[in-house]
Amino acid sequence: MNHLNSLRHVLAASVCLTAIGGSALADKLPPEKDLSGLEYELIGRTDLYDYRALDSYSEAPFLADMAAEGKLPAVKDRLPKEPLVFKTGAMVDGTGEYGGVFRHVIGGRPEGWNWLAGQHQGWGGINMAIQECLVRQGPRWQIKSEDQTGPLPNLAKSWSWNDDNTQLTMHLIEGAHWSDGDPFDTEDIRFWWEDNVEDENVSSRLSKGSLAPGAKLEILDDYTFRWTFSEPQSETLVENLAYIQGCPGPSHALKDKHPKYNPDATYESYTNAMPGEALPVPVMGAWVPVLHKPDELVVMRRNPFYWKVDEKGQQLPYFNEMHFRLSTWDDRTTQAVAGSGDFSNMENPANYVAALKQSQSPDSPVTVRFGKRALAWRLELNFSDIGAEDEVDLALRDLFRNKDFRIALSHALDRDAIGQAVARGPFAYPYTGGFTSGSAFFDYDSTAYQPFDQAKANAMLDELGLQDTDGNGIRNLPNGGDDIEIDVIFNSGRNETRKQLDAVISQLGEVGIRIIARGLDKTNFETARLGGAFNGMINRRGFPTLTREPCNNMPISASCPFFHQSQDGERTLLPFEEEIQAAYRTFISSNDSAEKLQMTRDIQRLITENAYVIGTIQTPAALLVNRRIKNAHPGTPVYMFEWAEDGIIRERLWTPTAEQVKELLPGTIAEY
Ligand code: BQZ
Repeated sequence: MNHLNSLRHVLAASVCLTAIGGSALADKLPPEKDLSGLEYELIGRTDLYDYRALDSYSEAPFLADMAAEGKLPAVKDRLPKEPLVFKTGAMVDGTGEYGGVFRHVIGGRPEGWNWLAGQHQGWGGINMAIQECLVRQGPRWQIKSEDQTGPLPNLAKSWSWNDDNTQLTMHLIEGAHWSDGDPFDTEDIRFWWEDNVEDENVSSRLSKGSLAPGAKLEILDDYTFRWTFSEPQSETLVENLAYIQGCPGPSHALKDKHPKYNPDATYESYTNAMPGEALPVPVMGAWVPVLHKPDELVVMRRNPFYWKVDEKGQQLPYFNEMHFRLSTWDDRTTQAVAGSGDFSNMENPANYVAALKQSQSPDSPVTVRFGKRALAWRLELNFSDIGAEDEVDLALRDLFRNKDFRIALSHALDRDAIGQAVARGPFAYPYTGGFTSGSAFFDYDSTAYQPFDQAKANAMLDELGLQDTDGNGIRNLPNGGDDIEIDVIFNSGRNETRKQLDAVISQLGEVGIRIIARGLDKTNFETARLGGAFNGMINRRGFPTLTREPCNNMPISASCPFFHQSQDGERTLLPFEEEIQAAYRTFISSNDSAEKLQMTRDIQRLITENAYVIGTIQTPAALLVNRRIKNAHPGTPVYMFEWAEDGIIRERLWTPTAEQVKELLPGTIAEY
């Protein structure tokens, strides 16, 4: 039984007598053809790694030379009292050899290095290479269901709850350091929480108020801190402290840039306190960015203070250098298939057939293994009045808050045609929002579907009084208003999104709704998305668990979801949104597995039967890793609890000396 089915099995079994028979939902998704070829053994939580002191440690040879020359402290003094120790039994190719380069290709570009203020570094694994978070989700894909008791430890090596689950006490790894040698301790936690998460002037990835109602932080000592909540919570809440929400930053490098500590600083100057070219920056990650050629390349060198080892005591990572070639997302797959890149989440279905063909040749540098459907695209209509420029925009937003309008648009979509427009073949499956079919929380019976039915769409739009009063083929807003024209923004770097939008424009045009495509570069797209300044948006958004970037999908705080943000602190949630919010809060706080499962099903039903977002298609993805890379587990999914860049555990990857790619900056480390 592969993992996802067994996880569903456990979740479903825990429903016991509260199982809901059948479903009141009108239409159901068509049967799905599963393309997943991932098979692997599952292991226990503690089979991956633990924390303990070893008798002796070793390090990359050039670091040993630097330590011998007094340029670095001895490796045992650079490691924590009890480092994180990766277990050999979970390494498919065993402990590794030092040296060489791991070559990423990405389509994003570093906004800057201040991730505390919400800046990303270009996605595609570059964020996760430098950021380490309190807990970790990615490797959970390999954990057997009975051990799926919550996130894995990381910077927080352990935590505990008080009797009524209103207090969470966490213990940091002791004696770890930032890559510049500064101690990692609870001052970094305080600064992250008080001066970033809780400061609503900072666009923190964990938005204010989203962890849990009334969350208050106390620092107990250098390595211990405690949250107190106004209502009981559960272990699920801890998942919100994994990547991308729960990643502390270097307080020693940022405090004096923050307006609270520097009267000359602004929130804008604080956000941009670590601009793209200002390297190196202190990180807890395995590699330190030392060189950034804009639009071309980021080079990272191993972190001499990295706090993880293998069971031989070898300080990790094994690779001395990591590259991020700044290209396009499609080129990431092209270069992986060609062998000039080492990694790709093949996620543009238009590439699937060609990549499959090329990977069949015996000398192909990669194998292609599809996982379950984890990638999903959807049209988001802005329920908020934020960014509305005139009365027409306000009238459109009003229309978007009308369920019948959204359902009519959903019936107007021919999702099979959209899927074939993106890639011919069996890859696409209809998507109407909520969990993707590859998620452990997907429940077929809780998923409403609006099948392609133009007549029904037209009848519903007529019923709403949206007639084409001026005979130009485009319906008009009520009372002889303007043409219904919805400008839809999308990330112009995503070809598969553009292709879907073209099909959506054509199909909605058939029922008299005009869509205007507005392609934005990644930065402007993100700015518009985060600021809610759009009428419509089409975007890829996986939804594997309720706690992975919940702000993308649910009204869990004033700034979430991005398509229904509060305006000047005000917002009127629609009744179903209030039900989603309540179900999410219960899911997070409940320790009753049957109740939690029911909450996931209620949320799936509420999102899909209300067309909260107008889903188009969902597809599987395939992880491509160069064959010369060792310890790349063949069962790693592209996206389950987290993206594969986290799930594959890059700090454990290595290449035999004879196959290593030449380093650009051999024998060097970041110089602060
Ligand atoms: C994977 C991922 C690792 C973000 C990003 C990008 C951003 C979104 C999303 C994916 C990229 C790759 O996804 O497409 O395969 O490598 O980086 O972080 O789409 O635009 O905002 O949520 O993860």
